[in-house]
Amino acid sequence: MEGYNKERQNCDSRSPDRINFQITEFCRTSEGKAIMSASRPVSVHNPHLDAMTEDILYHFSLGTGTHDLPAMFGDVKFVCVGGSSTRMKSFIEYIAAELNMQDPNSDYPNICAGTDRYVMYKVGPVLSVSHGMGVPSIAIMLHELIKLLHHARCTDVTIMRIGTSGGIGVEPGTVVVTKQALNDMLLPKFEQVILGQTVERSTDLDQSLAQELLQCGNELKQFPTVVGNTMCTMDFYEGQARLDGAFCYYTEADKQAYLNKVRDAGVCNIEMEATVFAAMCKLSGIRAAVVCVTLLDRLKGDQLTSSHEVLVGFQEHPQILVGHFIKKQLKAKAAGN
Ligand code: R2B
Ligand code: URA
Repeated sequence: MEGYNKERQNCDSRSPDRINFQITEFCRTSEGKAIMSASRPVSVHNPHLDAMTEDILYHFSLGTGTHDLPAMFGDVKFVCVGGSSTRMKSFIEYIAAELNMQDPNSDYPNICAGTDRYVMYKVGPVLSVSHGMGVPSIAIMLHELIKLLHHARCTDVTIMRIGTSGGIGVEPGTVVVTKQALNDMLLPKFEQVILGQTVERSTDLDQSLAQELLQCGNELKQFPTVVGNTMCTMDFYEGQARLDGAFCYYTEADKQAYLNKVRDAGVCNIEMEATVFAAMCKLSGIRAAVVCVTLLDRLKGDQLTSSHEVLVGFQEHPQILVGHFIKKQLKAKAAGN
């Protein structure tokens, strides 16, 4: 914020669920006029949490009674999540080097070392968390991550899923930034059964964040980057119209007809977490994006035939893009913008 002189005001962000925006900063223009700017908390919507003396985040092996979450995580501004634990470790090493925040005396300890469900690493304002494969696995992780960020009183958090996917009509290695997350019926909603009833949730993502990420891809010019719709499925094989699973009761023509319909809905890639990720981040008021590399073009085949080295190289593309974005954001903040 050029020309503005910020004075932080103490604020209580412990119960932000009822108010979505809090006034946390008074800013002064260069002429001395006081203005206020809003900061965005991480919201939970659960009155039962208030009645609990302690909240155990079981799958992280963390808790409010055992860990000082505001001290451990209060400064987090960027959360990157991805399926594989190895990839999320290599991401933290990458971002530490990019931000010049390497610690020669430490090998980035796994904050969730007390469990083998998920891994979590932190460098400065960046948190890297694994989520496993599929909707149930990422949903469990997100419940606990959102509560963690809430308990830690984090504000203005951006969360990005950096993952892999199957492309639709795009060159393998292309990064797809999701415009709209669609379910396997090509609808922009996430459906969950709660108390025996199907509940529908919106899968809208932050469009300005998607455009900023596209801009980063254009600046980098290292790999193709596009904004397009992402279809999220409940399975890698039959759910994604593959012909190479253990079971398949449809023809190649059926498969092609379905994938053509998917392409006609503006879908550029298929993966397995985008809908619930978008829905849960929207409910908690976190700015969110899905940034996935395509490993193959599903209009041309089903099997991942590229070499291990090529696939590992492709998986670095979302990390490079998101790393560039984080660096840009931190630079702008340091410059007062
Ligand atoms: C992409 O890749 C995984 C399946 O191989 C799944 O987690 C996803 O969304
Ligand atoms: N991940 C998926 O979900 N599908 C693919 O085809 C590749 C990666």
